[in-house]
Amino acid sequence: MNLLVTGGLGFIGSNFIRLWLSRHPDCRLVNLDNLTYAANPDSLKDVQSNPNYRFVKGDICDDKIVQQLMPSTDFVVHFAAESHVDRSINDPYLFVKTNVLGTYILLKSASKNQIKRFHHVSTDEVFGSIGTESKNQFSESTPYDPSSPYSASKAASDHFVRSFGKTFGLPITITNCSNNYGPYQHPEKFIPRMITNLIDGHKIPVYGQGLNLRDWLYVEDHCLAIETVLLKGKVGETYCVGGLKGGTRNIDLVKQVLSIFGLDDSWIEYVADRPAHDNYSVDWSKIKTELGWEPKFTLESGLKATVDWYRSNETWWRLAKKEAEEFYTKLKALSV
Ligand code: NAD
Ligand code: TDX
Repeated sequence: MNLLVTGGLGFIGSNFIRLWLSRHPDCRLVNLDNLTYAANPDSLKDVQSNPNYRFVKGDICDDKIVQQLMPSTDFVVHFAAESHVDRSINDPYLFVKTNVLGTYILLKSASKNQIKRFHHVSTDEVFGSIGTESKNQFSESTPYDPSSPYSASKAASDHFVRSFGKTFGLPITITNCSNNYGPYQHPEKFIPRMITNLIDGHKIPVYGQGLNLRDWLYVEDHCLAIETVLLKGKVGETYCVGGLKGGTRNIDLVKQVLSIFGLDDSWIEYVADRPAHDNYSVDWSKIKTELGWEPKFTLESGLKATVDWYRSNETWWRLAKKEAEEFYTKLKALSV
């Protein structure tokens, strides 16, 4: 089987490629990534010499390069996206281009070449907000109600993917997953930002009062969910994916990270809230009942593994950390 993975030098894509190549030594895999600020070639240093792996530097919006790669593809696993909500609030244009137009260009070529499966990696953010009660959860039947330019662009891409399934018979599947964390995540995102701040002796910036809910899933569990859907999922279906704990308030997560470092609440700094700040929690009973997937990592075990990884891999994150904090400083200046 030949896979075309898009965005494989980002956080989840790089974890997926490592996992897939180790579990499917009979498959060939091409990684198409145009190396935005979010990519890090070092994330896949260990697989570069694998004869079944090939990296192609290119943009999913580039019709020509996509047309070159698609004829030898059986499965597309589509991760490539602009993925950071705060950046989408600052400048939505790239989110429309990459997440909507880029997905369309892949779909058009996949359809023309009659590939066997187009798997779209999407997010729970398309559903909007569950309110403040963690007992409310998103499921596959929740209506779309995106709040940020990021989630609106992902919602649009989901609709295009489904429309290509219905109109052109493209064999599609979609996963809508909750917040991931783990090794190789860009330090602009909350968990690595917290960990790298503490390593540097800086406080943790908490938006608003820290009361928003997120449903955390260790990245390896997400990659295994995608593998499960590729191998056992029903064409045309959507599967919601989430963590063992359901919604966790940001402030409770912060306290858990602080306790791993042996630090107290004086390391918290409350800062201005994000506009349209949602709450998320996911009901993943469909993928469990129908395909047998469930998470292996608890939040406790996943957080410990993640802190250990960032402590041992400073050279991987140091430059990205500098750039991320420059972005946040610029954002703060714009908001005053
Ligand atoms: P990321 O930002 O870490 O990585 C994105 C990757 O895509 C980068 O390597 C980047 O260079 C590449 N890319 C961006 N634009 C491209 C383009 N035009 N052409 C080719 N490559 C391009 O993202 P991530 O956190 O790994 O997320 C991957 C996917 O999973 C996204 O589609 C995201 O919406 C979805 N998702 C993420 C999470 C999460 O918590 N991170 C949760 C659910 C779903
Ligand atoms: O410094 C911070 N302080 C803070 O309180 C940052 C960066 C975030 N937060 C809060 C905002 C959110 O409630 O933490 C929570 C998590 O924020 P992010 O890491 O920015 O993730 P989120 O906006 O929830 O989106 C993530 O999960 C869903 C990914 O970035 C998306 O790509 C994915 O679709």
